Amino acid sequence: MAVSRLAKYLRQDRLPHVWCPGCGNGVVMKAFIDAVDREGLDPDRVAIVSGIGCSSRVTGYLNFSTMHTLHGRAVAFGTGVKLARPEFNVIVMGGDGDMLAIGGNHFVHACRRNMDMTMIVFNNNIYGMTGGQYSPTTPFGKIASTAVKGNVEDSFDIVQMAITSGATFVARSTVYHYNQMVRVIQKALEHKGAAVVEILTNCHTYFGRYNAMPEATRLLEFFKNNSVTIEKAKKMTDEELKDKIVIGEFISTKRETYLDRYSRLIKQNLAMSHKE
Ligand SMILES: Cc1ncc(C[n+]2csc(CCOP(=O)(O)OP(=O)(O)O)c2C)c(N)n1
Ligand code: SF4
Repeated sequence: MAVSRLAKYLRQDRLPHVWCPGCGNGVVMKAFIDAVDREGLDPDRVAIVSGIGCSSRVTGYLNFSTMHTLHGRAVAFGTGVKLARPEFNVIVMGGDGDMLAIGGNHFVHACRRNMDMTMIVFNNNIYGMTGGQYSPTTPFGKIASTAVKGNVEDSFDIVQMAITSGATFVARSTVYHYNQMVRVIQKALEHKGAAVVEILTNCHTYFGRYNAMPEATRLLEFFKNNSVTIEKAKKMTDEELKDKIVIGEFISTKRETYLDRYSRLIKQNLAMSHKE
């Protein structure tokens, strides 16, 4: 049997994976290795950090330098890795719960600092691993195991949150839009500064089953039928955009990173101490 060119990026001894058949996590993982391959990154200079959750299990399967850390603390660990080893391309991956609920504080501050790393949020609108509790991205009115009559809260818009917090590259995709997903991950990997990629992915086992879309394909159809590109969205009214998923690259700007400023400070201090 022909072994895929991309197989080297996976820890074969860890397979099969733990995800439910059809879970979008595997699609995002494949898109990521496709992006790394197309960018020609040196795997020995790629560090991937995750927290805890179904999506956070990616670090077990990806054959790079990886850290599977604590729930909600992946961004903090990733920050540490980047400061200690600036030559590494640091990627933080995790679920909407991990990155925006318990880890929300770390997320906004990494964006504010323009920490030079890529943050990939696997947004399945729910806590998958622990049984389908609602998360900060569960849409208003949707069912979760802790919102059996429908969620009464409004959800975070991850893209707007990242932009407002100071991230300098922000994009959104879905597991249905595979090629676009690979492209935006590539751009995030190339970007110097805080890069956020939100990917809408299917947890049909919980979110889908509770909300009348119990098969993986139903959620993929949902992503297909309800996504609009930024260009198209610009020509639509607020009413037309209601409940739509706007996909594409929202922002790509340049700003000094935390590391730029920190290393300048170190150099200045060293120069001063030599003079003394
Ligand atoms: C400090 C702490 N609190 C709570 C948990 C339980 N816990 C594990 S994963 C998880 C949520 C997972 O949801 P998400 O991050 O969205 O990832 P998904 O499983 O949906 O991919 C929770 C609450 C934990 N492991 N540690
Ligand atoms: S519970 Fe949901 S997120 Fe977790 S592996 Fe199954 S489908 Fe994926």
